Amino acid sequence: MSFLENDKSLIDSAMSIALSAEYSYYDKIVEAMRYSALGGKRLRGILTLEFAKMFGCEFDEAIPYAVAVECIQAYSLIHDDLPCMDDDDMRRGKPSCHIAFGEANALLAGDALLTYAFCAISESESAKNHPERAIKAIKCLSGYAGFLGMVGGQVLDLEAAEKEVDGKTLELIHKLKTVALIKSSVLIGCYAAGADEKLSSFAEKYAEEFGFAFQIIDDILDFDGNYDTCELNSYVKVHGIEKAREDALAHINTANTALAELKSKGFDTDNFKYLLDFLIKRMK
Ligand code: GRG
Repeated sequence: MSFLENDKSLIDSAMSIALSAEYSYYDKIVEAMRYSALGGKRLRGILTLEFAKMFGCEFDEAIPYAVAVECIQAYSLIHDDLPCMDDDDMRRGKPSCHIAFGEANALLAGDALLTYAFCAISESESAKNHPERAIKAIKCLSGYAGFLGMVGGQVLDLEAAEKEVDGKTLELIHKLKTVALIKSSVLIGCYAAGADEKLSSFAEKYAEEFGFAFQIIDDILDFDGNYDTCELNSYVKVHGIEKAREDALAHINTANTALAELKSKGFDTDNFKYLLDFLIKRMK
């Protein structure tokens, strides 16, 4: 089994155990949470686990951190799909949460996943053994997920969907909307392991570049060859398909440079290189 499959299956089972209904009166909301949260590639959770592992943390201790980040990912997708946001009927190959459970339940399922994320970390063994690590992770995740991060990015993104945007504005949107959560996924993996600031800063650089490449490639995958119907806030619309490909590869190269720093300090960075190659393969 590849590390991707192994990590994904660990995250999937931990999420399934964490999101279970003990009391019948809220069965419905747990069903909606499970419907949306048990799926996806788990890239962010995998980044958390792998950075934690590289810096010496056992998977058992790191899992709640990965669960937290995947709960936030699931919440953001549920809310993003709502009619008042992107208004998408399909997500992860099936009807979106609000189509399957109604708008009110989808809103609440998203809220419940967001709040549970912080519960997952604060009630973990790691929080008992190393409270300072858990607090650092909660601070990081709540900051990057909130108004200075993902939520702020969503506000700008909604505005950008209505009018033409320049490259600088689009970069800021990506930084907040997409890169922020990917960066916090990596950083909380480092914090779970108690990695020092210098090492975490190389990981952070990798995450930033990975995040930009990820979003540009997502926009490339959404492009159907027609600029007229392409969304105004798409990287391909703003820069053209050729530059989008070039810039994605440039971010991947810079991410590889950050990995080289870690490798030179004796760390095994093969899995992180593999994840960058995975992004390149997605683009083709
Ligand atoms: C706070 C309402 C609210 C939204 C937050 C991040 C975000 C803003 C919305 C998510 C919508 C979106 C398409 C964001 C761009 C990042 C992105 C491409 C997410 C999809 O990530 P994948 O492909 O999804 O990793 P899976 O399903 O594999 O987890």
